[in-house]
Amino acid sequence: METIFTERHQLRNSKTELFGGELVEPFERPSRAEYIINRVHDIKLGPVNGPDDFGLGPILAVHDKSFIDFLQVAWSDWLKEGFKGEAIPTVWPARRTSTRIPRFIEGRLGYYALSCETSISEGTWEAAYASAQVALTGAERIRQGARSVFSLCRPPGHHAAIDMYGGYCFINNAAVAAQYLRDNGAKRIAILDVDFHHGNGTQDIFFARDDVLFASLHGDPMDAFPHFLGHRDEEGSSTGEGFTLNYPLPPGTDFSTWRAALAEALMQISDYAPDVLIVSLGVDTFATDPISFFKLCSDDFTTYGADIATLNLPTLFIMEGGYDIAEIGVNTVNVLQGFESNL
Ligand code: Q9C
Ligand code: ZN
Repeated sequence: METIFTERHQLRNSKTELFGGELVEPFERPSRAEYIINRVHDIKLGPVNGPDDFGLGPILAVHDKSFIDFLQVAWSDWLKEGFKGEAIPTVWPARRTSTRIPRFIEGRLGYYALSCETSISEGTWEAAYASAQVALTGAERIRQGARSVFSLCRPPGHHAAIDMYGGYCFINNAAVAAQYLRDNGAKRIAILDVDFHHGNGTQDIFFARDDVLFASLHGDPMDAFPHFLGHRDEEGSSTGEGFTLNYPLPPGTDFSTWRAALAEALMQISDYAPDVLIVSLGVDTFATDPISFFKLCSDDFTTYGADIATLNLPTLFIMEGGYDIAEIGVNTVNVLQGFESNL
């Protein structure tokens, strides 16, 4: 399997995350990608290549232009105000308030943020842009006939909605890839999101559509981030009804329960008969992940990679979360190896 990767991910290197009332070193840090690429090399998964540049067009096909404009200037506008720390919103359009877009940077941060653990800092936009190009390059390989590709995206993307960033995500890499494939000949795309967290951004982008099926296994939003989306009864709207599938699972969920939910999702995807499968691949389902509550072991990742291969579809893996950094390389590449062993 080919891996698409660029060192430009290192430009996303914020120093602060608001966690438990303290500013801590972010869980989503550059070493994550380095552990993964090292494992890809160690086990000789296949060639590793840099991304091509598809420009802003495919990004603007899923995100609002005003949001993308904001991401590009947020850090410099923040600096112009003379603030000392990284850019963190402090105020939101909450219930019964206006949704007019403010002029001052603090107001704009709040308008476009869905949460505030994700500080914006120098290089954030450049890394997010490069990450989207990594996803697009994977999509293009699939369009050209590859059976599977691993887009080693960082920063991740599945929490980024049409006009919101947060949950460590800025551009929704999986959604950008799906839309690119739709715009280049594919009729139906399925996105399977196995990250521990609900892919609220991906759901938001495709909620009213029947040409992109979204299925997500995740920690029940009653207990887990992003808290305000991902319930079972969210099934899509208008022509999209029935094309969003949520499998919220409780704290302590082990692999046998998780795998049963996966089997259900795989059955639905198989019935949908997509041209391409995109896997939003987060390995924060691991038992010792510091911010999650599922109980998967390293071997389980191999097992479910093989399960996904039973669909026998061209498959684009897009990296999302995973914060037990010492094991992130093994767990991620186990999924890819399990998949390949079952082709
Ligand atoms: N108490 C991804 O995995 N905060 N994003 C969690 C836990 C945000 C995760 C707080 C987690 C975002 C791509
Ligand atoms: Zn996650």
